[in-house]
Amino acid sequence: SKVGIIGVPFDKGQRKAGVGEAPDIIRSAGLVNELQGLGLNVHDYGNVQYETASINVDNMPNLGDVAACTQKLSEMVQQSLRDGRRVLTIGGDHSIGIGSIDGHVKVDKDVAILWIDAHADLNTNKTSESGNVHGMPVALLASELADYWPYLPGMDWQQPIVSIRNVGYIGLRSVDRYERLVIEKFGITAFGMEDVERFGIHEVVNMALRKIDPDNNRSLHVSFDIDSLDPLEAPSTGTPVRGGLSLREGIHLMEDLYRTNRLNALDLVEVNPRIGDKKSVDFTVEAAIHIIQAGFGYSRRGLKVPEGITD
Ligand code: DIR
Ligand code: MN
Ligand code: MN
Ligand code: MN
Repeated sequence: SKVGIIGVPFDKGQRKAGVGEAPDIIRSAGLVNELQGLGLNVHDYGNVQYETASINVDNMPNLGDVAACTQKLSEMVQQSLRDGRRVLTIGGDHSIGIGSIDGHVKVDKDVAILWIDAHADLNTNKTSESGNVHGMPVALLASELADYWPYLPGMDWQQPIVSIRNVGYIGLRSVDRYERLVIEKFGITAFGMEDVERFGIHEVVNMALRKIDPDNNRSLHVSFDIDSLDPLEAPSTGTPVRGGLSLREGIHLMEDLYRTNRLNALDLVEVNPRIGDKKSVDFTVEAAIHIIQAGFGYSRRGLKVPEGITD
């Protein structure tokens, strides 16, 4: 089967330099080789390039960059899916989820999204205390929340076409007041760390899928924020929160989703190679690669011998 890789060296959805360097660092850690080792036909579409425009909207200082970059990313994701390639999008900060999900939905229409994150990324420019767009992508994508936004110049290409009923969170443990209000008001499928403790990751994944993909027929999109993992396992990230998923839980979740045969897009975001010492960075990059591999068919039971080679 075929996979497309898209790098998004974008860091303007938050304030810490470095997260834009992750795509090339994850590539040079051997990503393409690892995926080819799974028997995949891999094409690297390279990094998103965009021209910036300046846009003035309250409490969204870099909206011009976000708008331009995510529009280009959406087009590249559509290209990859139309080429018959499942997409791996490597960020960059989580604002790029706007573009990758928009691209997926423009090709597949019926998409269910798993947002794996310590945070809900559900702020609007009015509720955000940080002004960081990486804390807003889910609210920008959700049709039910369209009325909570002012007109956003530069974003006309992106209609909020995802129903919030098709979004499920796993890993939450740092949710802002207004985000909690929205989750409760709309009954959003949200499994926090206490649910992972209570039910175990296997059951949490199944419960999330039953809610957002009840007929087992949607194209699945995983937007994986590396800060969903515990900082002991993935320290090099901009907004770490203690008490997160173990790498094992992250891998288990990805293995389960791979087995649906409908995991068509994976975002891996918020690795910041300028945070922490070399050991922390290597460790975080390694964790990211384990997550990616599990999402594309690596099995801890070992791989199968290709047909026709045994006997
Ligand atoms: C916070 C932090 N809720 C904000 N969000 C982060 O800035 O809106 N998302 N770090 O990954
Ligand atoms: Mn996030
Ligand atoms: Mn996060
Ligand atoms: Mn399982």
